[in-house]
Amino acid sequence: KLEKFPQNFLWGAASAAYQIEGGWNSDGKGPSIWDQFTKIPGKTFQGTNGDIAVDHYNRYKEDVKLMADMGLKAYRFSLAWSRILPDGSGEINEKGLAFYENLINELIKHNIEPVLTLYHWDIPQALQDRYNGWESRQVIDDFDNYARILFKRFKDKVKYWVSFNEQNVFTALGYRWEAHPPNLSDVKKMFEANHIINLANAKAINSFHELVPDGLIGPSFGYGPMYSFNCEPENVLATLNGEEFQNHWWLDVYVNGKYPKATFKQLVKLGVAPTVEEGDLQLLQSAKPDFLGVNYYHGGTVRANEIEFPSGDNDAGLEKSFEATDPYLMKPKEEQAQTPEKRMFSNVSNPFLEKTKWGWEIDPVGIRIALRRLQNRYDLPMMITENGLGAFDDLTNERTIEDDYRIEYLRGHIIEIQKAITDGVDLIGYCAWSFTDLLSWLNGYQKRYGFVYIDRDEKDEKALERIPKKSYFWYKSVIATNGQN
Ligand code: BGP
Repeated sequence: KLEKFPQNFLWGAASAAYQIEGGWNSDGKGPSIWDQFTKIPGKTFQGTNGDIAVDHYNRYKEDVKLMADMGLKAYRFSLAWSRILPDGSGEINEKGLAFYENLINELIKHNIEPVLTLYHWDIPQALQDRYNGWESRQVIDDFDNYARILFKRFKDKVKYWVSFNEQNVFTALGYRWEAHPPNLSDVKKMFEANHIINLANAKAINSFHELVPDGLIGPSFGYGPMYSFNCEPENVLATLNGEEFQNHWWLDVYVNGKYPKATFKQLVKLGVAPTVEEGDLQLLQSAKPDFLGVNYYHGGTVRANEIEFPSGDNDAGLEKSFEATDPYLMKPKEEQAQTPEKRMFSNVSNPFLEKTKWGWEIDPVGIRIALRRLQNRYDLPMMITENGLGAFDDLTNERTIEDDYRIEYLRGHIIEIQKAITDGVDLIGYCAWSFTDLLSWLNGYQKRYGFVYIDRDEKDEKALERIPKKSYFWYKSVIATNGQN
């Protein structure tokens, strides 16, 4: 029998500043690296950007009203650093800060718990120009300064704080795959920047514990559990490597202030390990998060790599349907050997799972596996800070959206988190991605996640009209019944 969700479970929804706000240069906001990056031709789907996004900057009251009508208990959103400090440091832009203060007040007025993310990928362009952003240790103090401004200002209003959103994703896509700003393909720089972000995270967490002793802070990590392709021991070993390289590389540092050994050694061999200076590990170890934010979309399936196991034996059961998903498998062997994970594991598709139109595996059981593994290894309270389905939604002639597929997806995952709670996992909330439709970083506005549809086809007074989808009413009843669906 399934246990009930805890009484004060935070049923929420999430968003991020660049994806919803718009007002990219309103009221003194400075540009972020995303304002610049999306203007580079060919970088985003049909050149879409967040200049206007869904105009949440001007319509936040209307959006909060929709949340309140839904009965939402928590709303996770991020702050744009360059709205508050247009130059990255220095003078505070009071108008920018006032926007967030008003938003927070509006949420509190409607009994919605704000969950505030400090960094969701949009460092001020000024800091990128000044010292290459996350590549320089100067950013550690600048981030701490930005965080302290917010801690002091909102400490009596906001209890739940997220430090960094998906550090694994924005470092990989930004420094290695030229898919996010700063648009680089440099593995060494990726690991260096990543280490500096770890230090910035630790310093800010320490500031938080000093300034907001009653609050809770943690990172939101994009976690995907790794599955072994089959029970061949070499593949199982590769899965251990994959789990370490893709997940524990960050999580072990957040929680225990240590890099996992096998991965670190591989990076040293390849000359791409981060420079760990004296005092770094002490700082990392001094700052323990109060909870882990978990963004869950899908996991990954892994088999042994051909570099470490050139016999090819591990391919024995590999059928054609297990199409390789990793661009590096197409590259010559010597080049593959230069990438750390290719010495450790290979990614393959999972034949048991269906995929979304964008190729993301749909795996509700994976969320339970994720929570169980994280609970065992890190033993912290957790909050699902993102989970959702990207889909094309059709507006009917009656101006409704019958998104039963989204309901099915979310219901499947909510049942599994209830099982995880029954297993003993300490879960404090679930924030679906996303509340309204919003900008998908690289996939434009056509890939929709929201409970609330945003009409982008109409002009004038109907432009960007908000229309609750069928899933909005379904989630409303989930919240009202504390998880029955
Ligand atoms: C996460 C991000 C979100 C959101 C989501 C969906 O990685 O934290 O900001 O964008 O993924 O991704 P996408 O928009 O690429 O479908």
